[in-house]
Amino acid sequence: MQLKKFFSVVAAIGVAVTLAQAEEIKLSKEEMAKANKIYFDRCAGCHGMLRKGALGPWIRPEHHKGKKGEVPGTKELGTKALVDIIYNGTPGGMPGWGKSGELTKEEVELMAKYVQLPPVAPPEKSLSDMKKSWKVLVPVSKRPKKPETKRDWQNYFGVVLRDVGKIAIIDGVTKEVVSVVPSGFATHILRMSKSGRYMYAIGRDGKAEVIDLWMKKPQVVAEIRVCNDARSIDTSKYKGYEDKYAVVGCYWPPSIVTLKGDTLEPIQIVSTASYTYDTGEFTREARVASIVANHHKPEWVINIKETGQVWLYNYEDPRNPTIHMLMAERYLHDGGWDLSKRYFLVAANARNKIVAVDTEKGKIAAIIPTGGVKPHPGRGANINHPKYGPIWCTGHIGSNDIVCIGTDPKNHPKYAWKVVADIKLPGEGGGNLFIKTHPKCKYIFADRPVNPNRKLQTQFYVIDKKSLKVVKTVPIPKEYLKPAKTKDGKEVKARGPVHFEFNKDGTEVWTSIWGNKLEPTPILVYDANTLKLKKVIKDPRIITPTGKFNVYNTMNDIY
Ligand code: DHE
Repeated sequence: MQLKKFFSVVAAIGVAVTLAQAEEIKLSKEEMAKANKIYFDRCAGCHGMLRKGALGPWIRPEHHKGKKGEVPGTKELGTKALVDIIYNGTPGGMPGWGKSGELTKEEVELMAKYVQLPPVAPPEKSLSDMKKSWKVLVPVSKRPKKPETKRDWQNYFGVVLRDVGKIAIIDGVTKEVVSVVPSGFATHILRMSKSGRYMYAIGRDGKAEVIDLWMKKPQVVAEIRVCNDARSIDTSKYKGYEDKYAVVGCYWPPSIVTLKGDTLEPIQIVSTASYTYDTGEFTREARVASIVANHHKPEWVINIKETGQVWLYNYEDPRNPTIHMLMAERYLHDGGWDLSKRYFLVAANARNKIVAVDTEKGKIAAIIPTGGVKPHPGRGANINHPKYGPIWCTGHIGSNDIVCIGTDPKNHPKYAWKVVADIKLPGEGGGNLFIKTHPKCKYIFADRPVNPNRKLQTQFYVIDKKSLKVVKTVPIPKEYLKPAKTKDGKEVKARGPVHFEFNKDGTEVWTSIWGNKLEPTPILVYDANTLKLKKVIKDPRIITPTGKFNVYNTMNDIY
């Protein structure tokens, strides 16, 4: 949450920020254990394991004077104000945990008290700790030798069912739900092995699963909890290493964990705690953000958020990895390949910049200010533009800009690493999370699920790849946005559409309604050219569908 907004919320609820109000907080052993679990599962992702803030603000008991200004300590805010914030959320993006029914009133109160106590030491995890949770559910010898299904399994979609910790596998041709498998808590993303046979999932609780798509009914064949908090996973994609290794990037303990690709047996753990690239300050909580597998070298591009370093991690000898560190910018978050797959473009969201990594030369090619606020590319969208040549585009959470950057220094040097277009989404309030395209589609699609305006939040935006203009806004039919009811009878609205994915041949684009745990919400399939709603996938098991990953497009990094 932006500090300004945070303060306005605090002011709006009439909190006198004074230490004199400080109440004595005491929690029993059981309450502490419960609050710790809720905190490390739900809150640490935005506020940090040590509660020093990241995407969300600082929430430690003491007052904080940081570079961005002053933040009141939680002790100064007091229980009443904290209950209000935790229950109702804030306009800056903090979810209303009570309002949505995710936490009970008692749990909200417990958390309001807990955050006024000093932070507890977050849990550590060793290789042998990890091994305790490691399970090979179907041994490699018992797995199919060839696909058991007649379906086009490379056109399956893996859909994250975020709040129920499950993954739906949907046939991209028939739109049937082929399988729903369990995964970690608040599953985050899916990635595919080079062959596409294996689908990997990572939960926010650091639990990784591998699903075998060759099975008639795909199922989890191995799982392991490698850390307590994670967001990224990928696999080895270089020739000779296809499907051989998987890698998990952890938020806590901040580390990189290499696993065997088919069984998830842990091989190596490397801490990412290090020094900030610019001021050289030691940062224990140096979290691993995006990871991408290089198709041209046996390495992963691993982005370390707080230190602003990009690590080119060579996995040829995974017990003895070599790491080439590049000093980039802060806070590195999400990103994707350019059209040639030589450059990886990653958001440095605290500095409103994009870092272009030249993976062929092992150098930073450029660091480009976007002109927008909080770039959030997802994986971005590539265009081969008639004037600018290959360009890559990103949206922003904090402003209305979809910005495109030239990525071809060889043939289009005039435009390389420059913003060539700034496409404005209509209205106010930013709130874009994902954009997506396919080489065969003439449009880029953009969502806006965190825009505070209901109308803007519940439509999506279609950008013409040639004119680089928004040519259409598509409202979601009201029948798919009906509110759900909490136990105490309150109505909770589903957010609008979130995230897009294309089918294998690029003729359809899928989006999903970001609902809440109370009720299922649909996946909407649009014709990618006529923009007609072709199919609505509804299923009682499809609850909180967020990220959608087509097997073929994900294994080949098509976007
Ligand atoms: Fe994500 C990608 C981190 C919240 C859906 N998200 C990423 C990546 C990171 C990240 C580091 C890049 C992974 C990679 O490519 O290897 N996400 C975080 C957070 O820290 C954050 C802000 C807060 C949190 O508590 O987790 C967060 N993310 C969300 C959501 O709330 C989203 C919208 C819904 C959900 O299911 O969790 C969400 N994030 C996604 C998706 C991608 C992603 C769908 C992959 C995009 C793609 O097209 O590949």
